[in-house]
Amino acid sequence: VGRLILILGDQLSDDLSALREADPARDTIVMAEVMGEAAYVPHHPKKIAFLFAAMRKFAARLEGQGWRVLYTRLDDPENTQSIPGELIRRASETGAVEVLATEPGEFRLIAALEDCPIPVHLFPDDRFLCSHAEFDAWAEGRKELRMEWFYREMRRKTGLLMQGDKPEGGKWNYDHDNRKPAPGEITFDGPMRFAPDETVEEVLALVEERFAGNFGTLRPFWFATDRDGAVAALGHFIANALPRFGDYQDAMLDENRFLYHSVISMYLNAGLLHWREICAAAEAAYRANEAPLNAVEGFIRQIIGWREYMRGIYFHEGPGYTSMNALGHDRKLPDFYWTGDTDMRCLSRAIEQTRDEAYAHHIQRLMITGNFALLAGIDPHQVHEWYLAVYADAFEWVEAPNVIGMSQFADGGIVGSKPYVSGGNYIHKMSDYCKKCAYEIGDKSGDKACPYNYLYWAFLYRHRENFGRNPRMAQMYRTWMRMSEDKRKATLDSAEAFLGRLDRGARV
Ligand code: FAD
Ligand code: DLZ
Repeated sequence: VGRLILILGDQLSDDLSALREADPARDTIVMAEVMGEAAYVPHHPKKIAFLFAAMRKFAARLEGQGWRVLYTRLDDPENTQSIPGELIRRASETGAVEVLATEPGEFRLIAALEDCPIPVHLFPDDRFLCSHAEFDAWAEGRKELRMEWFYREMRRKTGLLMQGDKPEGGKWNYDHDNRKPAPGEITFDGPMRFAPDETVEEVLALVEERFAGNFGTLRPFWFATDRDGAVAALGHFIANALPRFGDYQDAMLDENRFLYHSVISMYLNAGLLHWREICAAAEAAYRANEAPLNAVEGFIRQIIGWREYMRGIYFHEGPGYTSMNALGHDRKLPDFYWTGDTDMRCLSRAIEQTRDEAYAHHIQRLMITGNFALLAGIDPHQVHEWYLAVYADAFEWVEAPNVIGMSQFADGGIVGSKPYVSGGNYIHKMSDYCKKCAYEIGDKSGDKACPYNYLYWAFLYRHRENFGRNPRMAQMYRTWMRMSEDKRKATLDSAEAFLGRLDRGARV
């Protein structure tokens, strides 16, 4: 009897473990567009359209390779609208009694497959460099799970940018060179854009009809939706932006949404690209003297370091991770996260571009939207659900450790040794947002002052029991204590007044 081979929307890779186990002569591939996946958070329409179009094209590609594929479209009348439901339906159609699948990237879906009345055999998702067992072994007995140590292991394991057992250039990490503020002129004209073809147009019409109420602009839709397009987008980045990726990695510009970022995370996370080919292309550019070491090391670190580390943390910490709230934050996510309607220029611009592109680069996610949510004491679970919904690259295995851990410190320090918080000065230094802002970056308190300025100190004050003894934060607390009592009071009063306005739903 043949078996069903389940392929999910973020498993669009030829070399998928479940496919390797399958036999095209007797097995049937099942792929399904279902509301169960399309609506567990209100995903950005561009994200849904990207995944549906890429799924349809991947199904056609598999058929072309001789596989039998049963593909369910969202509006098929028979669609049960859940992954287990589709497996049961397809099993009764084909007579299959078991399912082979590659482990999903979310505990919710793993549990749903484990509860499915048909036995589902899960195979490891070996499209990643580090297996769960390897990460657990690395984590075992360590007091702190710091990314930098993990990353060095991955460098040794892959041999990327290595000279024997020594790191290329003598240092493991060139981040020190990668903190330049935004340059006046950006020479990269952004990610490669793809005109919608017939498949994409069909999906756009469907998404327009079914997800019209979701946050996010569907058109113009410019993502690649197949492997060839994703490979071309990668090549475009390597040739045109990688050389400056490092220098301006942390920069932000009011009028430029992408700077020198690769904008490949959605392709990589959906399975259209593989970490190995991306890192090999970056390393080759370095070896050919086409990109400097600080750029290439920084880029490779994001992929074999941060990305693999985040996945390791998610699976190491288990399903309870997304409910963590170490700082006890409980404020409602402000409505402006869904509208961009705020006088804080940096926030309105980061949210506007998120709405338009389903994309914001790392430092916007961390130091604008994430920093604000943390300073304002927003419920981390609501923050988590927002990030999971609005970015085209967001899947829980990577989004949750970035949000709950790195950005909101809700895991109490598993990912970071201190919270990523800053006042407005950091944003001012790294961007040009403040020039167009209704608030005054130079003012520390009062109605006109940049809210990041006083919220920052109010956050530190509120959590002095938590962080007062953290040696990495001692300097900040010393600075606070050196301020006059009047100044401290004015700062805390401004924060209280601002948060009061936020709670009342007033425009801020
Ligand atoms: P580049 O800046 O060009 O970096 C290259 C690649 O490195 C990325 O494509 C990505 O695959 C990888 N990478 C870089 N940083 C990280 C990181 N911290 N974790 C994992 N991979 C990383 N990334 C996601 O893929 N999905 C998410 O849902 C996601 N949510 C985030 C939420 C917050 C609060 C923060 C601070 C970061 C989040 N990131 C997430 C990480 C990072 O912001 C994105 O990977 C990056 O912005 C994607 O854009 P890019 O492809 O242009 O990346
Ligand atoms: C994100 C997503 C969406 C929007 N829709 C589907 C879908 O209809 N069918 C599907 O197989 N996968 C979809 N996905 C991706 C899954 O949610 C993803 O596989 C899990 O969250 C695990 O990472």
